[in-house]
Amino acid sequence: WTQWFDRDDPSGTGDWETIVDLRRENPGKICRDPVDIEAVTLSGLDASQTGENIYLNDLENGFVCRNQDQPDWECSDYKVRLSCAPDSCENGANFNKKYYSTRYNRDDPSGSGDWEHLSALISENPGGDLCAEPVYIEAATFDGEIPAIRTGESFYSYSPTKGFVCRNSDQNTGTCRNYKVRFGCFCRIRM
Ligand SMILES: [Ca+2]
Ligand SMILES: [Ca+2]
Ligand SMILES: [Ca+2]
Repeated sequence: WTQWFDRDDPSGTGDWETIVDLRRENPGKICRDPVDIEAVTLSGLDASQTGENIYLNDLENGFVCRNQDQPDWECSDYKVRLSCAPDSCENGANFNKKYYSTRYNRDDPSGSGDWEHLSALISENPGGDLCAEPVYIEAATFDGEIPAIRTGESFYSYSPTKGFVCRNSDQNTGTCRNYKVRFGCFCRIRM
């Protein structure tokens, strides 16, 4: 979670704790993709418990309580905080921190096998969260999340810098399972 922010008070049209304003006024303190928002009164009462009609309370806009929506024409004064995904690179200036990419599944075992190689993943996902020189790779079955090393299959490539390839011709069974992969990258390389 971020610190609590209280940028406005209910005077004027209401209490406006909008994400766009919070970002502008607190550069670098709010991650790019928050996953949760919490709004409480300054005394700590959750917004849902105050009985007030809340105009906005979501990850896209932030929190807004408008005085005009209240029977007594006055909102409480709220503060908000945001939760950021773990391993996000946006939480500070530590460029040596590592993050995990999202999981990718670009291929299935039909054809010659399951090809989750890094060069294809990068070229097929421009603007994604992959980096050119990953330091970790993690592969697991697409259904069931079984780690690749525990499936007993032989892999043609299982390398952070090359990616993951399972060839059907290398298996006793004649076919690979379907795998998904994710990579560990240094924040400094992404940014
Ligand atoms: Ca406030
Ligand atoms: Ca295939
Ligand atoms: Ca796959």
